[in-house]
Amino acid sequence: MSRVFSGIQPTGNIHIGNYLGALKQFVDLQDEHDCIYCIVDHHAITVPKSAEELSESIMNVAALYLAVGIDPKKSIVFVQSDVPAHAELGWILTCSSTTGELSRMTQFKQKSKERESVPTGLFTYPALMAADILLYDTGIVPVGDDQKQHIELTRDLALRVNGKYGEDTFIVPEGRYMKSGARVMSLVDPTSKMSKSDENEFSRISLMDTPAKIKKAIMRATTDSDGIIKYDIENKPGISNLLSIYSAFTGKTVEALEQQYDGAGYGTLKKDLVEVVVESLAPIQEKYNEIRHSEELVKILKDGAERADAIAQETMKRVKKNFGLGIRL
Ligand code: ATP
Ligand code: LTN
Repeated sequence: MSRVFSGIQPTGNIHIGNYLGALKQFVDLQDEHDCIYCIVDHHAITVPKSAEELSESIMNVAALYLAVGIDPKKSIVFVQSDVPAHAELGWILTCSSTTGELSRMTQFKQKSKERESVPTGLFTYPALMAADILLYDTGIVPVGDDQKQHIELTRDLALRVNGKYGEDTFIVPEGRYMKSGARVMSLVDPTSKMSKSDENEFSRISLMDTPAKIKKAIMRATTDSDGIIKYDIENKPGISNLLSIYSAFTGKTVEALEQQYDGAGYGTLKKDLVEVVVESLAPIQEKYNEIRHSEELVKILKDGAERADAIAQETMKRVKKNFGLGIRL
């Protein structure tokens, strides 16, 4: 049985892109696989933020993991910085990566473009992400489309290390992407992805948004003006995005939706989508409010960290031995 590992950064409010692209897969995989889900707080400090903001976000993401249906009896849920081996293996893999390949990462290019001085962690971050994955002998990594390049790099690093230090060092993982929902676009600019860090809050729908906010964001979502409900990413990115969000939430195919709304007009489609999203998020919000400030949540994370740490330490013994690190007679 392949092990599953994935992580989400505690960098703000989780939105429906994170949910449809990543979290939904996390839940689906836990019946058939041995799953480990991490709140990757080391990744969150690649761009500076306050201590209060970070600790708040960590617990918010943890509560959302459980609220969407991750079951701590089936899966391990923990916070990255509670397992020191992530930083340790991160360094080892930083040394196995090259500045050339890290410079080619699109996410790095985008994120560094916006800043005057670029934190080094933003550059080396994909090596830490590779460490997160390889530490648990992971076979499957459920993520959104935007992480494809990082997954490829993880595979390259695993193969490179195995070739040099022994084939038993790492399992070479594979990415897993949703057919619909893998790339949810911004509601304001449907040619760029929905993102936690977008300044405009109407560009996204967060999982904890009120019905009023959801309504406002969807009703004012950018579309073209020809009034035809048809999936066409190139020419009609706004309507295509709304159709794929609708499809991902309901399981109806985009073709079925095109037929259902043939001649109906954008207003009708948008109004129905508001209802679909509000109804889908209501049970998640209810569960979230129940557990967000509970002792149980802290207990689950502590227990998860212990279990993750035990697996990670086994991997580190093998990695250190293969690399010749540490004391040996
Ligand atoms: P930021 O925008 O601040 O970089 P983010 O919204 O991309 O953050 P991450 O924590 O980087 O959030 O991503 C968590 C998971 O959600 C990843 O698997 C990522 O691929 C997925 N994801 C993020 N945005 C989208 C999106 N718009 N559509 C589908 N999946 C997404
Ligand atoms: N880079 C990812 C978050 C992440 C991750 C991971 C995902 C960090 N470590 C390990 C899967 C597996 C992102 O979404 N920005």
